[in-house]
Amino acid sequence: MSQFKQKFNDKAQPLSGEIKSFVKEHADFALGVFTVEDVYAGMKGIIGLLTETSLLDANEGIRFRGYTIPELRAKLPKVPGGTEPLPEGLFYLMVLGELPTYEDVLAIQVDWKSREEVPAHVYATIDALPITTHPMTQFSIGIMAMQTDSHFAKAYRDGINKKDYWDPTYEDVCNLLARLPIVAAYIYRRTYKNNEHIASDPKLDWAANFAHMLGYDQNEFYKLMRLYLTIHADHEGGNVSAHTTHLVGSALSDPYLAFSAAMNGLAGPLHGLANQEVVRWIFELQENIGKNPSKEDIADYINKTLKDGKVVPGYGHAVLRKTDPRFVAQQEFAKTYMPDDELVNIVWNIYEVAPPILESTGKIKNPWPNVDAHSGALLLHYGFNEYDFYTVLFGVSRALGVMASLLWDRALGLPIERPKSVTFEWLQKTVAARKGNA
Ligand code: HAX
Repeated sequence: MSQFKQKFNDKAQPLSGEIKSFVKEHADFALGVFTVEDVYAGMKGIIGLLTETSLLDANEGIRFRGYTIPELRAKLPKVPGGTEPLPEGLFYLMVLGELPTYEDVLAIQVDWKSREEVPAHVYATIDALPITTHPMTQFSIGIMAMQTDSHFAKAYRDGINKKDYWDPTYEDVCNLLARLPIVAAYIYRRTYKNNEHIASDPKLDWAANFAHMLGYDQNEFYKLMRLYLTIHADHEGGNVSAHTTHLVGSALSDPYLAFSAAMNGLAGPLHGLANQEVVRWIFELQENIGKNPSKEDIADYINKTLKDGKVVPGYGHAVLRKTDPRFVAQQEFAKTYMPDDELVNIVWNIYEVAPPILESTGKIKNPWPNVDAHSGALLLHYGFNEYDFYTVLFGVSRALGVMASLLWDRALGLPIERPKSVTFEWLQKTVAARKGNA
C-alpha cells in the first residue's frame, strides 16, 4: 500500500468513529429553519450535505481545507523554479487535510503514471460517435466506457464488507484521475486536430502533461494549466457537479458512474458550460458591434442580452456575493503574462461595466464575475480557440475535488441521499392548517 493510501486509512478510521459519536451527542442541535420559499429556490442555503474538501464563504470565496486560493498559490509545492501550484498537491491536501511536501507530490505523480493505460474499447467507443458530438458528451461517454475497469463494482459483486468500501474506491479514484487527461486530450485531438494524437510524457507533471497531450507545449501554457486545474478543482459540496457525484455515489454507484453523471451536470450552461458561453457571447458582441467595443458598446450589449431574456454568462452565483477569487487569480495571471491582449482587455472592461447594470435589475443577487468570466480569454491567448472544449478542461480539474470527496463518503460510510419532496397541494394544506391553528 502506498504511503498516501495508508495515511488516508489511518485518518479515516478514527474520524468515522468521531463523527458518529458527535452526531449522537448533538443529534437535536438545530442548524437552521427552512421556508416555503426555500422549497422553490433550489434548496439554496439549506445545510444538508457533508463535504470535507472545501468550504465556500459568500463574501470571501472558497477555502480548500482552510486555505484560500492566494495561500494555495504560495504554499502548495511547485515544479523547481515554477510559479503555480501542482494540482496533484491540492488533491493530497483535499484528501488528507495537510499540505504535501514536493516529495509527496512526486509520489502521487509516479503512482498516477503507473495507472495511465486506458482500455482500447474506450477509444473505440468515443470513435463511434459523430465528430460533431459536443466534447462534453464525448467526455461523459468516455468516462462511462472506462467503468468496465471499476474495482468498486467488482468488489461489491464479490461481496465486500462495507467497512472496506473505501479501498476499491481509492483504486477507482486514482485510476480515473490518471486517465482523465488522456481521454480528454484524445477527444480534443480527435475532434479538432485530425485525429493526430500525442503520447503522454513520463517526465511531465499531471497538468503539464495534459497541456502536452493537447498539443500546447509552451512553458507559460504549462503554468496556466497548473493554475487552471488547481482553481477549478472544488467549490464545496452543493454545486451541481459536486452534489451529483455525492448523490449518485450515495447509491453505491462506482466512481465512474458518479463522475460521468457529474459531468452531465457540469455540461449545463448555468454551471460549467458557462466558460464556453462567455467566449461565445464576446464573439457575438464583436460580430454585432465591432472588434474593439467601447465600454458604452459593452453596456448596450449587456442591456440587450437582459432584454432578450438571456443570462449574461460568467456573472452571478448561487452562493458568492463578491468577485470570485478564482476570477481574481486568473486576472493576476493575465496581468503578468498578457496585459495587452485584446480579448483579455474586453473581459476587464466587462468587469467594470456589468456589475452596476446587473445590480440595477434589482433581482440578480450577485452582480460580480464568477470563475468562468475569465478562463476562456486566457486559453484564447495561446491559440486554444476551440471553445466548445473548455468545459472538458473544467471537468478534468473538478475530478480532483469530487473524487477526493467521494473517497471520504465511502470511508465515512455516508448513507444514501434521499431528501423529502412535497407537492404544491401539500404545501397549501400544510400552510393553511398551521395558520388555522395559530
Ligand atoms: N444574467 C442575467 N440574469 C441573471 C444572471 C446573469 N448573469 N444571474 C442571475 N440572473 C437572474 C436569474 O436568472 C433569476 O432570474 P428569474 O428570477 O427571472 O428566474 C434572478 O436573476 C435571480 O437569480 P439569482 O438568485 O441571483 O441567481 P441563482 O442563484 O438563481 O443562479 C446562476 C445562479 C449562476 C445560475 C446565475 O447567476 C446565472 O445564470 N449566471 C450566468 C451563468 C453563469 O455564469 N453560470 C456559471 C456560474 C458559476 C459556475 O457554476 N461555474 O461553473
